[in-house]
Amino acid sequence: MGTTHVTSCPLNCWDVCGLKVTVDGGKVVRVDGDEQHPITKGTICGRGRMLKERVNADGRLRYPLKKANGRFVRISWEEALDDIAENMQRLKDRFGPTAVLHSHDYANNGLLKHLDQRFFNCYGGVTELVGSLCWGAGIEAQKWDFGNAYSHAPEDIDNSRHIVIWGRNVARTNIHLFERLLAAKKRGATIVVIDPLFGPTARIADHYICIKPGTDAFLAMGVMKELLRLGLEDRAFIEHHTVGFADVEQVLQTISLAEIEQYTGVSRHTATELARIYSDRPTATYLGLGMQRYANGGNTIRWIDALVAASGNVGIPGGGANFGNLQVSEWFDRAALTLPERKTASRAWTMMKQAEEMLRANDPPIGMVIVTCGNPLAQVPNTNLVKKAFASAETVVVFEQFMTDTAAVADYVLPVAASFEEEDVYCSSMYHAYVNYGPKLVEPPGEAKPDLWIWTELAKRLGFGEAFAYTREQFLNMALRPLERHGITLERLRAEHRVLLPVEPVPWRHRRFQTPSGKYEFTSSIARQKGMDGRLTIMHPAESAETNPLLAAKYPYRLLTIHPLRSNHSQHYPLLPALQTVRIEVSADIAAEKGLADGDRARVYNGRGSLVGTVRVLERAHPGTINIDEGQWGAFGGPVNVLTPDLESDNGCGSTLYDCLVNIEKWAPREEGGAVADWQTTLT
Ligand SMILES: Nc1nc2c(c(=O)[nH]1)N[C@H]1C(S)=C(S)[C@@H](COP(=O)(O)OP(=O)(O)OC[C@H]3O[C@@H](n4cnc5c(=O)[nH]c(N)nc54)[C@H](O)[C@@H]3O)O[C@H]1N2
Ligand SMILES: Nc1nc2c(c(=O)[nH]1)N[C@H]1C(S)=C(S)[C@@H](COP(=O)(O)OP(=O)(O)OC[C@H]3O[C@@H](n4cnc5c(=O)[nH]c(N)nc54)[C@H](O)[C@@H]3O)O[C@H]1N2
Ligand code: SF4
Ligand SMILES: [Mo]
Repeated sequence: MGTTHVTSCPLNCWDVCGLKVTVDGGKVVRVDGDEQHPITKGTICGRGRMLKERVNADGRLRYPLKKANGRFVRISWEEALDDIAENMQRLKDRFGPTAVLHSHDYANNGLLKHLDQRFFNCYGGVTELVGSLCWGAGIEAQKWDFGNAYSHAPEDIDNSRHIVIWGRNVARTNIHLFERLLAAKKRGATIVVIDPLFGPTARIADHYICIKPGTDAFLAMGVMKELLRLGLEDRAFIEHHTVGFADVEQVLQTISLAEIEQYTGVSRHTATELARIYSDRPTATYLGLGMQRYANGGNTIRWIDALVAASGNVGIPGGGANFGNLQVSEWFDRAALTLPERKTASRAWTMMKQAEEMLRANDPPIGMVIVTCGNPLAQVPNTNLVKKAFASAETVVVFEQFMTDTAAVADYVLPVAASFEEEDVYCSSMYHAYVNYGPKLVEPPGEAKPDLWIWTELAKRLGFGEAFAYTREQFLNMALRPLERHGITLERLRAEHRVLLPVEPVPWRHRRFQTPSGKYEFTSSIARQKGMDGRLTIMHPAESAETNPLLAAKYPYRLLTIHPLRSNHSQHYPLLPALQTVRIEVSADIAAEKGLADGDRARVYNGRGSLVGTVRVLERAHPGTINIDEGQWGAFGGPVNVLTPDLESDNGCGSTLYDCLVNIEKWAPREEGGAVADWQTTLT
């Protein structure tokens, strides 16, 4: 029963699926895939399907809340908005606008989610977060190498003879690439998976390379060495379209295959095989985001790019160093939406350092934090410091759909609309280049309002209401204006549900790179302009026996905190009781060493924090590796970020979430039934 509408999945994900949502009696009653979507073709994942449960959940926030004497009480929107606006005005008058911090992430792919910046720019400019927990190092790396981070169109994989999945958890995080991998395998393409963890993607691979976390650059160096030794490099490409290769050759001479074997745990025979695969073009490389969340992450991506380039796989159908696809975001008029010229003051901190900076800030101090589209108390590294920083802020305002760990520490919680409750246009620069239209299908529950309504109301109170005196339709048209000349309009999107953006399906086909030299840069002049060396280098993770032997002696195991299968970050944990427990996955050697078996309770700890959970032994993980999926809520024993470091990566203000050493011990709770005590995270 009910009526079915075509829309988009709004979640921050590679795939941006087309959805079919059935509404009955004003409620979402079914979420399916849209078979007509050219990329996602009707297949969706559980996270998309669970959007029905998410929008209808009892746990949805329905009313504005204010904390009084440590407890939330319901207040009216009038009171909430007046309080917040008055507070903002007072802070601005006394300290200037940068006394307000905007803490955010990108939990929703809607174009109009960028209007938060319009609000803050019109206010005069706040303390903003720059960089990215997600992909900062890799994007910057590709900007240095190619001048930009562009990927091949999804269907171009049909041209690949070999496909290397390098640190991307395709079967879990990018399901439509997984479908294409299965098809490629069927037609005889070779699939190589390079990952410290053996999972469903590795299961379908012809070659699985179990690498030590954080050492991929060394493997790329080994493959390059073998490529050169065997004379398999693409000399014509190197000579005509690149600069800096002599620097690469020089570094390669300083490291031996024996050292590379030792660092990576990968045999030299494998490096030779990979050199042959890379030279048997076209070979496509799909880079994941995991391996650049290290202190050497930018250098890692640059070495892999260099291998792809030296082997002649750049700019050819079926090739490419596919990471992000910024061709997508470039199409929208972000400035028209965000009005950067209205900013009169600015202060920028990196996402990683938001807590440390908040605690240190005195010129001006942070008087108010406004959190949108993010759950920093679960998702930002070094949670104990983040908690401390948020506790230090005079006023915390959180725009949320659920009472998350972050909302729980707020002074004001403003209930916002969720999927299908507002009109927007969705796309992402991660995988394909379709933009999907998303109509408003149902009303938000209770008094929940779209983020845009809140910005508009606050803007009126702060004297720049005129900047928000536009309809959604007008805002969407503003963002889409550069596409008009290609016949892509809101009207067309509404009629056709999704439209392909005009992007190059085989980037760098013309060998004109966006670097200052116009060539592929093995040695980066952009880096040099920024005062850095720009050469590829030899670099270990920050938390490793090579860099910090004392730390490694105390905390000998490497902790990965990869993305969960059934949740998008922290968003699905409250909906699925089966997810509400901490699972500690340990490699077989750790289990043997510590006497751990499936089902045992264990405690993982380092100098930043500790976490208790249930053990699962991974038979094929790289020795010395532990994984705990990210996103867990505090109430269910998380978040794992109590353990992770807030150091920045070597470039692009990226994160080092996986550059993390820990120790583990069997855990026997002192009091039986002490589950709640187990969940407490402590500073050790
Ligand atoms: N199910 C699900 N899907 C998602 C998301 C989600 O939360 N849940 N989130 C979405 C978002 S925002 C993003 S950014 C993407 C991320 O998509 P992915 O990049 O696929 O996911 P990650 O979990 O970041 O890690 C990818 C892989 O990197 C491996 N890895 C870790 N360290 C290393 C290393 O040093 N070397 C190598 N070679 N591999 C390493 C991990 O074992 C893991 O298999 O996923 C998107 N899709
Ligand atoms: N340890 C570890 N930490 C990680 C990662 C990891 O791999 N390991 N991955 C990192 C990566 S790649 C990413 S992208 C980040 C993601 O970090 P976040 O974006 O912070 O995580 P989410 O849980 O997706 O979403 C945060 C909140 O946004 C809310 N939300 C959703 N839609 C809207 C909306 O329209 N408006 C408002 N106001 N709120 C909304 C949700 O209810 C949710 O509580 O996490 C990073 N943190
Ligand atoms: S979460 Fe990703 S794969 Fe799942 S339905 Fe949404 S866009 Fe598709
Ligand atoms: Mo991400």
